[in-house]
Amino acid sequence: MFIRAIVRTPGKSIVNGLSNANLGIPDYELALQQHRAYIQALDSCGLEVLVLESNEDYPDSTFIEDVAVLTPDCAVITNPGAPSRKGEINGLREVLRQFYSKFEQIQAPGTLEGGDIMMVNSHYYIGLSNRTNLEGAQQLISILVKYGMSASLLELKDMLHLKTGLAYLENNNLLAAGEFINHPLLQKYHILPIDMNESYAANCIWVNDRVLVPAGYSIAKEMIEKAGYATIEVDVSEFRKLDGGLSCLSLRF
Ligand code: CIR
Repeated sequence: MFIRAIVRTPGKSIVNGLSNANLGIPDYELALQQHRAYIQALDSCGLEVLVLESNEDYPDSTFIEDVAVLTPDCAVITNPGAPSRKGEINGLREVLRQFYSKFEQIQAPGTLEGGDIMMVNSHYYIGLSNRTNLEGAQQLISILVKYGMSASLLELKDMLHLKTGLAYLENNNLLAAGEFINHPLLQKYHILPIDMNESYAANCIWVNDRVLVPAGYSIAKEMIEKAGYATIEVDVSEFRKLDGGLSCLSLRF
């Protein structure tokens, strides 16, 4: 069960966020509206949501998942691999102090972004990507092992982040897209394969037995419902324009 979430309100500078999506520039007002609906969805799943104010200095800072890995025992502050995102960690420790007493930090030359980390109970899958390097992954493994947790590595080919293509829905159910559907390391899970034409819908989030699904992906939604979950559709079209989605918009713990 998750009790809390932390989100960061998008700033006007979101129009300058990093993107490879070729879907145009996000509409700031619509992004704000969608962000409010996202908060409401988390709230309806029983989470207490801490809403941080926007930070105009960092266009991608609404994708707060990338700056920390929150485990039950410690908070790990990351070192984002994207140069323009490194400063997003400033002030985060102070915010997290009300919830955590133990802190760890990924140090350069290690880089790591939270979107590359998928938690399955006390095991963590770490995606090696353009944002998370081996040094960063090894630092995280050492930290997790120190606290009695475990981890394994997965190399990414096409995806931005590990959770661009994977979402663990608890109860052994794993939503997977593209390169992950037949990945040998993942075959012990019950794979729910995302249709080729709906690959964006792999970025869903499980929140206390409900699953938040991006609006407009009916095949994925139906498959998740057939697997036994109640779904909540949330429109995140403006965040998709920056390669971001449901998981990226919050830290859940
Ligand atoms: C970036 O490229 O860093 C942002 N535009 C999108 C980050 C998405 N975050 C995530 O998948 N965890």
